[in-house]
Amino acid sequence: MDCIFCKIANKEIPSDIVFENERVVAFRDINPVAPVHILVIPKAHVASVQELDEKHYGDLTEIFKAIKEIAVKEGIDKSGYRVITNCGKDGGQEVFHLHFHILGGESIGKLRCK
Ligand code: DGP
Repeated sequence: MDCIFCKIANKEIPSDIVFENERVVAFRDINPVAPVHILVIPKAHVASVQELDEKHYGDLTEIFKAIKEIAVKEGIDKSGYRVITNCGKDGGQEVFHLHFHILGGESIGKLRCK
């Protein structure tokens, strides 16, 4: 499958991986918009939130456990952070492999950006 995040998960292309287990991998965004900008993905390909069904629910649990652990490792668990997933065209999704952005290390500001 010609998916850039599958290739990152399979180590076919390099990335700065900060967390990995059997189901989840997390790596620094190539184009960071905050001092901490990490993407958390399931290793199993699914395009977006809109494609999720019951077989993915275990991965979602692992993703949110990973997010908590990464926040501690990155030292942003106390200061706070934002978790975002973009879905589809109007959501601004560019890579169609489900991913959760962790943004932190400074105040992230208002929710909606134009
Ligand atoms: P979006 O689909 O809009 O939620 O964001 C996709 C993000 O993925 C964007 O912030 C840039 C990042 N990205 C795209 N290609 C790569 C890559 O090859 N490596 C890394 N580390 N990040 C990437």
